[in-house]
Amino acid sequence: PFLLTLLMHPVFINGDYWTTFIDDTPQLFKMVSSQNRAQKLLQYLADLSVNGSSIKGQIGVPKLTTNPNIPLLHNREGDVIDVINTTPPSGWRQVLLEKGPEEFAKQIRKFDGTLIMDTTWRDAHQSLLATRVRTHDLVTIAPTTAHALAGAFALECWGGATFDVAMRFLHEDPWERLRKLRKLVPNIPFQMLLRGANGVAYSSLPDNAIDHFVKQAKENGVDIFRVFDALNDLEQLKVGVDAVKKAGGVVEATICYSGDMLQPGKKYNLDYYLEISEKVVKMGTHILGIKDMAGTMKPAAAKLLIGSLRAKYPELPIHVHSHDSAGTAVTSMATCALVGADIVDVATNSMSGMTSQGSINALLASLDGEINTNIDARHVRELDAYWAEMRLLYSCFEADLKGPDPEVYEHEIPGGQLTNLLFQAQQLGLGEQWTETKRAYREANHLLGDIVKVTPTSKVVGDLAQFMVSNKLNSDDVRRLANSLDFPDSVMDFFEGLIGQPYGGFPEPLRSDVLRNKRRKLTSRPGLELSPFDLEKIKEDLESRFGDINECDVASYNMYPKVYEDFQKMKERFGDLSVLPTKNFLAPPVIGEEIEVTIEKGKTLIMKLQAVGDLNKDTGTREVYFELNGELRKIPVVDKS
Ligand code: 3PY
Ligand code: ZN
Repeated sequence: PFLLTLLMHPVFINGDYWTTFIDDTPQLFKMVSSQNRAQKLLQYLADLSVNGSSIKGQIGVPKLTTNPNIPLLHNREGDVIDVINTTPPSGWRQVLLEKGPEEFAKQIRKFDGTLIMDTTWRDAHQSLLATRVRTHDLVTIAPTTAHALAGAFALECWGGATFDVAMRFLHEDPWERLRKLRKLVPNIPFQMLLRGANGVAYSSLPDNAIDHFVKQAKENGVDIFRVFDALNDLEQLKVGVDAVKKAGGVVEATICYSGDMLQPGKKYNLDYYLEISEKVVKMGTHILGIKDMAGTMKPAAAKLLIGSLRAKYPELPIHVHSHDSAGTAVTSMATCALVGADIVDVATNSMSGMTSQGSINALLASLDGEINTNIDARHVRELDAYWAEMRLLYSCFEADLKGPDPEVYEHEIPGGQLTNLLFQAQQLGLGEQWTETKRAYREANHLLGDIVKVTPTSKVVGDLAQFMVSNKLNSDDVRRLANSLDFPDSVMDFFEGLIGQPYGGFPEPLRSDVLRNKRRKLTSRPGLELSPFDLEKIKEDLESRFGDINECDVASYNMYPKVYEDFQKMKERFGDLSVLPTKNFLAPPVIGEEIEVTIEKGKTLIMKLQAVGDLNKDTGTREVYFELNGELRKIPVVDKS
């Protein structure tokens, strides 16, 4: 039909076309592009109809077969708030934009009460749903969130695993997510999780790549950067902190809390935290972060640690993060608030608990009457109705943890990894596999010298644990056979020093036995050995391969070259998949079902599956028949079964 329209155009009929034809008649070319996009989406749906979903980690199809409803927010008089057409109440972002990071931090500290950061858009779904929540579903609830959480310190919405997973498994652009959400939430600061010198990757990048990445993140919408290093290696941490300072963002330099500091003889005790906090504060930070990634900070430890830090740094805002793996997150966060923390992390009720953060309404109730949180508990409850449905939509990524795991004080597995390892153990179908994995994880941690465990060091411990389980090795075996075993790459990287220097040094003679003469022994941060990236050249190369490229693409490529290339290939094949509703992204279309997609303002596609044809034995393909805005389309698909 496009060719026909083109040929019927008066300019063509008169033989009167000239080189500015494209500029003068953009509607035709817009049409070809939207037809192209429609064709690509049909290709995706056709492929899904024949071969099912290929999203890694997906078991079955969503429990929810409709799109989730957007709940209504009510004001005090009981009237519905028009969240789309009313500007959301001004929030902490306005303070930041008007006053800058220094003054913003001062005002946060001055606030009479404790603010909350909502992690639903990042850590909660990273911890519960394998980071699979899509931009589509965040964008849908963003206007309501801007109203309901207007008083929050921040929304954590980016970084950590979201970056990698967006491109690798959801086939969408994390930068586009950030920009879309930013537009819809002008009033609440956005926070991202930055893995120090690793950026959002699993190992160090050259410093100029970190600077470049952070600059783009700031320009595209991130306000506050929680920067941590997985070994609390301050040299590694400083790379991220300096990058945020250069970009003009709010620095939240963060110390990872490891194990249960209340136990006698613990390596990471109060003295350790107080000493390291001095160095972090000296480095220069607007906010001091404490990150309890495994949820092992008991309320008494919270009281001791946060109380001590409060007394030591009366001027500095303190922000505490935790997970509910042991079931104590709400109590611990409430304790932090009571002893003077300025900000604590929580997640919306339906996305809280277990390996996620504590529930927002449970925290508000715990503090009610004592501490002002700047949040309307009713609005938050109303907002949560969306996530209750959303959780069903993503049910195919649930690890299905049934209750708290008090063993976390022993194995110390971080929240996100706990669900991941449980999921993997379930896949193997062995009941005892899970108990074995947890035991081996604990042993592996001790073998490695009792290290701080969070991405990427948690992967090192997890890989070693799985290596021990699958090769039936205990700690003594590993020590005895170390110079002849073929260790996982991550373990080799750790011992080489590619992930940084652990507190107290590497365990010897294990390090030498593992490395043998295969690897070096770094004694300083790995970034010092890396040559800067030639960013101009990378951009040119990407342009020549993929066409329209911007600085964000360069940053994506720098973090994950292969993942970025695959993402571009997927885009070439299927177009922008982020426009598809999630149930249609994950589940094959049902015959006769109307799938409505808006690909741009005023351009809506209605796609309806008509039939899936028989297998053509010669070509191995099937024809899939769709109706696209009333016209019949036939899409050939290779049947992979
Ligand atoms: C990440 O690095 O992705 C984390 O969530 C660490 O807690
Ligand atoms: Zn976390």
